[in-house]
Amino acid sequence: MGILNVTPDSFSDGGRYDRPEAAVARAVEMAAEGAALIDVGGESTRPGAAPVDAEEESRRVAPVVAAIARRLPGMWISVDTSKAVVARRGLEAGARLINDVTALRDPDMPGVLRNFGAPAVLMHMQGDPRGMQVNPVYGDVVAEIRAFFEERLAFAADRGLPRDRFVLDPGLGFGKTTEHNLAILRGLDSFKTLGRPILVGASRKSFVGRVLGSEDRPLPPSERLEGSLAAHLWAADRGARILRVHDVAATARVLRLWRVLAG
Ligand code: HH2
Repeated sequence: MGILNVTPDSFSDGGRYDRPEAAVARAVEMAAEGAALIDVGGESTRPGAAPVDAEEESRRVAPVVAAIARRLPGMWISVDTSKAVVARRGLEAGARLINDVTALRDPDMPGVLRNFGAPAVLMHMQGDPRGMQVNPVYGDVVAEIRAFFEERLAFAADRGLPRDRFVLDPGLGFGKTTEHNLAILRGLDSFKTLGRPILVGASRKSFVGRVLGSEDRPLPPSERLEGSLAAHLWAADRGARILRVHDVAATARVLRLWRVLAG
């Protein structure tokens, strides 16, 4: 899954693809590099990011989705949004998957998914982007995320959305310390028994910079490629089916070699 942030303020690529032509060119490039899915996002979820209203977010996302769908027919396009209105506009424009980092918190989201018969990613987040990195606390982070997935899948089923519509994502960096993120990666196996595909997004995240630098002086996002590749290779080897990445070409090469070895 190649990341396409059509935002002015995303943490590592903000402002680079906020013109539709630049966004489509990047989508075409990621497709050539091996992306099977393009994830279009119009609101940054980095810690402390300012919220964007649904109109502005739709205005950023829908034309880009439509242009990519025209340019790359058959490509899976997802919309990274927690708002039902934006999801609907994205699906109308040609998206086929909703990447909901709030896992159906918007009460209108289940209805939109039902109307379009669309699958969705349910991501775990403790708190909300404004305050999530202020002292996140868990007893057993892996067990709590697993319970959260069970609860969200049951909630969705009650609203007429069967389990097999969903991909599950433990949400690295969303209300988690470095140790929490590492524990999730170490415990990834334990999500397998939920019987749904697992998505992992470690790309350029701050825990990668903290492990390779230090807690106080993390490596900057521009120096997190190798660490991101290591985290994603680890995740793939433990069964993750979708990797959400900025660096598609490098990740695709790593996975190609891994597949040859894994057979
Ligand atoms: N991470 C980010 C955004 N959306 N969606 C899923 N399912 N999983 C993730 O780990 C995830 C996500 C944050 O990364 P990025 O898009 O690079 O930055 P920003 O939120 O600042 O746009």
